[in-house]
Amino acid sequence: MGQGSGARVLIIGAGPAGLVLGNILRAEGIDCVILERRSRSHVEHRARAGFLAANSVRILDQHGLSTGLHEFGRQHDTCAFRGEHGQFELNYSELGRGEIHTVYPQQNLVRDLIATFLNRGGEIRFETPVTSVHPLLETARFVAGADGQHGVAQAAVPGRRYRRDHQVSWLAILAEAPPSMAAVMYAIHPNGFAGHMARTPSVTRYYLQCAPGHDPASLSDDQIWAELSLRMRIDEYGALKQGPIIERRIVDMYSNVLDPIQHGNLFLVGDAASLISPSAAKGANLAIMEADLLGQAMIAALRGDSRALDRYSADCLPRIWRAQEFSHWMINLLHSPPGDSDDATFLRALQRARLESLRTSRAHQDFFAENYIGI
Ligand code: RFL
Repeated sequence: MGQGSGARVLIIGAGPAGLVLGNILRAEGIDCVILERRSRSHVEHRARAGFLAANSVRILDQHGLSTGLHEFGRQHDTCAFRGEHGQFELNYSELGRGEIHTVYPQQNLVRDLIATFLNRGGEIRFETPVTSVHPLLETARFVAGADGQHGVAQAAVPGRRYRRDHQVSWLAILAEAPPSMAAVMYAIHPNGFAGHMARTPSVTRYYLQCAPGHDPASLSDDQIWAELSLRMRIDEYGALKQGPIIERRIVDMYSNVLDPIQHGNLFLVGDAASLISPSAAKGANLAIMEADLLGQAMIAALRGDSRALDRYSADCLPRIWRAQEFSHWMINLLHSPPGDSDDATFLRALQRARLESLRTSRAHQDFFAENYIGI
């Protein structure tokens, strides 16, 4: 294949996981090449995450990768829950460990990471899809599978695959409109969940729970705004700031964990190692945390101490499961089954009780804040 012959570390994928890893390695002068199937422009414009946890920011700070996010990112510390019994806000800078998010669109972080990696002398081969990892494993000392949820690296790691289909889908929308409120908003309504998350002063992400298999083109912009307004109860809380919908896609909520996430000289990182539903905004944060652990472990191994690399999977998996558990908890908090069956009405009553506990119990709020911001 000749896709990276000679490189000590080959990284498949130029997403947050592969780029953070590549930057950590290049900072130590380690020869590494990133193989990315898409064009540079494609990865620099792919809108996904936006909420970076305090620990992710600390890692990016430590490795000199945070100039852009400190200059252009915004601090975020409050989320609100809105439902039939009113609205309450949780300011998580005053709860749990008192940490906050930095909101910085993932595509901007990816753009910064590419520029720094190239400045550090790294090489990225764009439009270079890897079809099989086996030839790479023979030419490189280490291969990192940072190729996301649909990548090829997973298949080369034997082990157990845990998977759960949460039977919930979101229509994920990006609107060219300023945020309608400062806080992240989780709205719970008999028609289903609706979410609001600021991205930049002029772009806002919204989510609408929809039936699995829903056609994202089946609703007009006006119908989407009407449904968001209904579920966010604008009659009681004020209108949404509307604008053109610039992107819409269906996100199916499912979870995927591989165990182990390493085999021989192949190491999985980010969504390739575990896919997490975006209900708690953890995916990019896990990717950054794992890339940090893997980068440090590879550096130590190249210097003769492979202990951290040997236990990379064992070190990551408890954190992955902790994040999965909280995301699962969030899914149950935000969604309830429709209909009037005994099961559906019972689960909706549980959802109300859980929200009420979150509204009134300081201990519950501390638990929420610690998990919402941390991994
Ligand atoms: P990525 O970002 O998918 O990057 C993988 C890269 O690998 C390339 N690739 C290949 N290259 C070569 N050969 C092949 N065979 C290849 N196969 C794939 C791909 O082109 C791509 O460039 O994975 P990575 O780096 O692990 O990063 C994971 C994050 O992107 C993901 O977890 C987050 O976006 C999840 N997520 C969120 N996470 C957060 O922490 N906070 C959030 O607020 C948040 N919001 C979201 C999200 C994900 C969303 N979607 C679209 C699922 C909101 C949404 C709507």
